[in-house]
Amino acid sequence: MNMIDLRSDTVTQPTPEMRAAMANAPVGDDVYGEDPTVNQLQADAAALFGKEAGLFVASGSMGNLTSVLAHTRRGDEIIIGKKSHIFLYEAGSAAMYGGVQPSTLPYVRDGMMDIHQIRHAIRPDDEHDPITRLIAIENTAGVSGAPLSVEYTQQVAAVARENGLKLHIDGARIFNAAAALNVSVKELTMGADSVTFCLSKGLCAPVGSVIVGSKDFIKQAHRVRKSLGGGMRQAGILAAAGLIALHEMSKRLHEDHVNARRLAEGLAALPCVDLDLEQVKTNMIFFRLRPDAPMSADAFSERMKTEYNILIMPYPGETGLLRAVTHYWIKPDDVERVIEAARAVLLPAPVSD
Ligand code: TLP
Repeated sequence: MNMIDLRSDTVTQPTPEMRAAMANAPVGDDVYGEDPTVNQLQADAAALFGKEAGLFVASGSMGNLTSVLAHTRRGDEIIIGKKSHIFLYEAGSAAMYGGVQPSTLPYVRDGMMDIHQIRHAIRPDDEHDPITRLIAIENTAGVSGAPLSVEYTQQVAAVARENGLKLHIDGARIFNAAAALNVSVKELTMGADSVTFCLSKGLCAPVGSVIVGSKDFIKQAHRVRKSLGGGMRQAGILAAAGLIALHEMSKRLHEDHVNARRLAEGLAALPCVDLDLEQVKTNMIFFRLRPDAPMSADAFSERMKTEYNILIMPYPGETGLLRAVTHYWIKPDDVERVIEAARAVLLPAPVSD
């Protein structure tokens, strides 16, 4: 029984085409700016997002940290979601390395902070206050997988602009958002001063993310990346897979969304599963087991693993919440197998006499 790994789209293996491209990639010393494959990836990413320049970094976390450090000074404040990846899951790096203080806001809906609350959180020009420098939003939102719309992003960008702030988008899964909304990433990120997107999630590359922004911003980000030890020399080996991720894998994400919906529908039909189908908008499914379910979420996850070789993650920090994420290596047959397994675990066949 092959393993079905739904813990995250970060578990994706590179495709055979990626492995071939990596083996044959022309490379050079990227710290000297001489790696042609890295240079191509950066230029292509910038063009696709309608920004002036790009920078290849090791991970999404590094892209976010590099962007925050490039936008801010020690003692500054950034406005971010209380459940954002930057605030929750990046080891407090903005505070640790940048001395940057988060001002967190709740999500009113689908990973969106309220526009009035954002305005209200901006500090006055007063020596008692830290300086608000940056707003960061996340698309898709990690809490639900929901895409943030062009309109919402424009509204946040306008608030930033009107107040002399910068806007960063943690676009780890921005291509999922673009696919779900049927818009280009360029349109979706217009008005943002920086965007980090990941090549190594649903796009299947083994390593890497790219930051895009203005030439001046990327120049500063380049310096920050060096200071973080992120000058990677012959990184074209990695960027070669990134080019396939960017140009080809980004075009098929709707398949993962279709699979997620089918999986969600199958799970939601089980009597002890609490799953809001309205919330399933891209490749992520969140659900809970009802109090009348025969087991806890942890026990469910464990039995799916040991009895059916299916990995579904109890979501960290949210007791009882389970997350399943579809990706390139999850095919429609796998989805059916997961639904059948969940049914068998949650609804054991009645014992006959
Ligand atoms: N998210 C991971 C875990 O860390 C939770 C996952 O499995 O979803 N931004 C967002 C919105 C993310 O979801 C992640 C990874 C990152 C940034 C960080 O990317 P990496 O793992 O490349 O540092």
